[in-house]
Amino acid sequence: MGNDTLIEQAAQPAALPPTPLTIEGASVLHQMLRIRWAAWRTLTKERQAELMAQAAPVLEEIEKAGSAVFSLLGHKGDLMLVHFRPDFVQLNRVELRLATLGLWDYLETTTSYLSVVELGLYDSTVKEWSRLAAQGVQPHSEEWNREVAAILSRQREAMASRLYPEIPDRKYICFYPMDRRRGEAKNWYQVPMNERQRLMREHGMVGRRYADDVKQIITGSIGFDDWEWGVDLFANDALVFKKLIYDMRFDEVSAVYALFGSFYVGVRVPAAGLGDLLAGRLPA
Ligand code: FEC
Repeated sequence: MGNDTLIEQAAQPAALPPTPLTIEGASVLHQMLRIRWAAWRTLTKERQAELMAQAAPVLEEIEKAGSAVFSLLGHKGDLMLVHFRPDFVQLNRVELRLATLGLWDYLETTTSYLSVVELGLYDSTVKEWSRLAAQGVQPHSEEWNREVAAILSRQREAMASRLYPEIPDRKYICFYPMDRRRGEAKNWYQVPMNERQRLMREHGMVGRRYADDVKQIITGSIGFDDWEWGVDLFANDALVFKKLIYDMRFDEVSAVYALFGSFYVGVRVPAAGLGDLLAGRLPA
């Protein structure tokens, strides 16, 4: 390669990075559990009460620290425990704490899902990167990295309550993992940034129509679990899940690029009500 070509290349602005800015918050673990009914039934009432008495304070303590219990409908499990914690170490502590309970011998994990609360910042990404490009700041240069760190820090501060949310106090949960398509003909990861921004904006507009009825928490799981995102929806009317998700199927970003894993729908149960569930009653 001649010197002229090298000089020409150095003068070209580097392509803007394709990855949108995101900010991350709480670490989240979903545990889907099956009750080993046959084994549980062989225990005497006294032994069952003993195991519940040992588990109850631990369950109530973890509930206060950001966990919730849901009674699942269908064959995919009987219970879903959802834990929101500041980091993976604390999530792992909860997991280990639960595993040491005698009650755990009667619960079997059918699957689990690990992710972190993620807020995607397409609008800020497009706006801030055009500003930086207009100022001649080269992507990934020291100045670029400093500016990006400052943008992220401002956003984290502004969105702190959404990054570390409480588990919404609604009657029902609907959780499922999903991917954006990476097919030969349709590949989300090759769509230009501005187009993805447009599609995500449309997605947000559809979602906003349901903002009063559904609380949504998006968690990112690239590098952590088998799908790219986890979607948690919380509502007092379970029918709203069907209506929202049906509406979104026609939204271009879902119609063309969304792939879904298994859906888990559950009813919120206070941790203190687990004894009722194990006695075959949904607590009031
Ligand atoms: O590329 C990405 O960043 C993808 C992350 C992502 C996925 C996703 C999937 C679903 N959402 C659903 C419901 C809502 C509701 C609102 C809403 C808004 C947003 C916004 C972003 C966003 N969603 Fe999303 N969603 C993802 C990301 N979504 C970014 C914009 C505002 C915000 O940050 O909240 C409206 C919330 C409100 O205004 O109160 C409701 C549902 C799905 C899964 C079904 C589907 O995609 O078809 C439902 C992945």
